[in-house]
Amino acid sequence: MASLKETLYKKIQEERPKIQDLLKNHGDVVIDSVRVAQAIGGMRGIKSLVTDISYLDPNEGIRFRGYTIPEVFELLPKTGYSEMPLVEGFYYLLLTGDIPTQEQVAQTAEEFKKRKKVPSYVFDMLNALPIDSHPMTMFASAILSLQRESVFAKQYMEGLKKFDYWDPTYEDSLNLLAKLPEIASYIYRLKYKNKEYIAPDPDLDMGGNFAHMMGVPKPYDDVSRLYFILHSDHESGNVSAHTGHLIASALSDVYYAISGMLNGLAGPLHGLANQEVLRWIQDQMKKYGGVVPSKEKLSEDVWETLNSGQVIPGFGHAVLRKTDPRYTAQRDFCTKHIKNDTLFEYVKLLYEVVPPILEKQGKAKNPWPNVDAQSGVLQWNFGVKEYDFYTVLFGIGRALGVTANIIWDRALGYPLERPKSVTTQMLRDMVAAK
Ligand code: CMX
Repeated sequence: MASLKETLYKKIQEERPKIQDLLKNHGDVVIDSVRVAQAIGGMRGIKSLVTDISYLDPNEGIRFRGYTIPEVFELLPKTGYSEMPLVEGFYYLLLTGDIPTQEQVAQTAEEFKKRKKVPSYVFDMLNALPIDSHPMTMFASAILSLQRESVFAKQYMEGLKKFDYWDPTYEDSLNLLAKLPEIASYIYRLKYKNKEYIAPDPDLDMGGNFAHMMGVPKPYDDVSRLYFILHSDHESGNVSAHTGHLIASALSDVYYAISGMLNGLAGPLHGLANQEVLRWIQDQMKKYGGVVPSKEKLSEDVWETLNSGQVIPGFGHAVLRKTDPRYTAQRDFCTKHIKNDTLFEYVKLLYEVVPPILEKQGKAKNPWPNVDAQSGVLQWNFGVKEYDFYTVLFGIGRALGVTANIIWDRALGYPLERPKSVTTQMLRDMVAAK
């Protein structure tokens, strides 16, 4: 049976001439034109990134390699011991576009297991940081400290042909991904569990081992698999994916790129929103003595937050124009496993209350919940209550998608990213000339 790397290389050889043909024979075809509002407004909607790993349709939500979220969970082989498919099998799908067989999942899981040992200097570095450092600072620093392990950086210095860049990038990606669960769980137990660490179990898959090292009982292994898969990729323009792509386009290695993308994910308008959702809900719940308020009272709270100039975390999206299917997938899991929980009831009520209010306010282009509106509840209910840790979990997932993209960027020879800026006077001149 061909290994993941051999299968990937076959795909790369098939795809390279297609990109060359597009560039050489159709490079002048205009696909979009940029408006002043897009240039000033964060490049919204400008079609200037290419990826086959995932595509975000505004009205349907994300497709990974062409598959919707329900299709991914339906089609990926199950293990017999978990409700959710293995993250390693999902990574096979992201890299190759193929749904793996049971054997291919097992083979990929073995690849991850071989690479998971974290060097001790990473733990020393984490121990040296102030204990009140944000877990995302710790996570990004730990990954950056591993940069000296980069196979790509070493081979590049020795002289590497452009079309071979993908190979050491693949090695770096798997080496790093395999270590993320132990690094993240170490940070968790360092910060919140009196430094009582739990050694990894060599027999467990990525999600199972993560739950084990976190010290959180079942079904947290499935929560982790679900969470990592759902947060893996959201096409290439979001802050974390774009940052990873941008850094890697300078041929910085995967360690630099993933550490950097985590810093973007740590912003409250992006990944940190999951911690903000829970903070916001719990502040409100305190006010009501831990019970779910009436719809009317909750509406007043939502208006109060909006009128004070803050956003309602977990709602809205730069691209999506419907309820995020990642929200729905987590909610379905919660519905199945959680009974009579105040926090979950609160989140369900928010789904009824917030969208009509945002519509009435008329600012947000998308009034519906995004992934972050539900992810905190999932973590809280299944045992992880320290919500400033939640973005780290998002980061483990996002690293899957960003590394898959970087491997393919290198395989297809994508160049340094370098958009052009103009001055505001130039903009005014262009507008006057029209
Ligand atoms: N609550 C209040 N106002 C909101 C809003 C929300 N949830 N979502 C958007 N708006 C406002 C924007 O702040 C903006 O106001 P101004 O014109 O005063 O600046 C206006 O509506 C238009 O924004 P938009 O075009 O609809 O949305 P953007 O593409 O600018 O921003 C996002 C998208 C996600 C940052 C925004 O919806 C938001 O701040 N949501 C809350 C934070 C959040 O949940 N982030 C997580 C997103 C998912 C992820 O990446 O992890």
